[in-house]
Amino acid sequence: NGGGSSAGVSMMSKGGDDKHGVVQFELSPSSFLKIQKGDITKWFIDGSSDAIVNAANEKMLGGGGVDGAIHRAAGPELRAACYAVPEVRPGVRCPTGEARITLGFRLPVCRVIHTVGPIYDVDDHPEVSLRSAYRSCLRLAKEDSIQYIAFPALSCGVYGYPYEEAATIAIATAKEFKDDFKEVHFVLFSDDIYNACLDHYQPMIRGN
Ligand code: AR6
Repeated sequence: NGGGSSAGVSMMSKGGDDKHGVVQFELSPSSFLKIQKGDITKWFIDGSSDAIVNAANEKMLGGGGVDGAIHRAAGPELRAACYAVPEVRPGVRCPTGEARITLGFRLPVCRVIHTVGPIYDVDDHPEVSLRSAYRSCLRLAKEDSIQYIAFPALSCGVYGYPYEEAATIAIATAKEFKDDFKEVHFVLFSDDIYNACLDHYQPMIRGN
């Protein structure tokens, strides 16, 4: 299924100010994984069946990093929608490894899927929690008939997850859902992570 040396790896130039190409991998005949550098708040495909993932915290009321950028771009309606998500215990709307969905408001995508990755040095089993965060997002997106989904590098900022390790989990989980989405994107903010990700992804996907 797209494995072997003809795994459908190709570079496409992307418009706008992004000088980095989108590198795409065929996961199945009707499903692609795409890696690109960029700002996830600008990402969209069609505005009606697309979603971006937010690397949130358990309170789900915004924060720094990509969470702050998504809340700024989506406008105050997003915070209100997050506030309305019921608490499962005091101060916790989304436990680590789970996900919640809202509208996208002023973002170009129709949905935001909020998830909470592990704090690497605190979590007893960060790999279990990170896999669960990716899976929860993909499961929720599938239930909501999302066809295109974009992830930032969950937990790889202030939560301190080493990117090479995180990439293994991200790719393996995307592959589990290869029949459920037209495109799964990884939108990475820094050259370091983008480059590490490509180095890491290519042999893994080819070795499918
Ligand atoms: N587009 C894509 N990626 C981005 C963007 C962007 N606009 N901005 C930052 N990144 P982090 P975490 C990258 O720290 O580690 C927040 O305060 C960033 O370079 O945002 O899961 C939350 O409220 C990094 O590679 O998320 C939580 O408290 C990646 O996104 C906590 O941080 C994730 O970094 C979550 O920490």
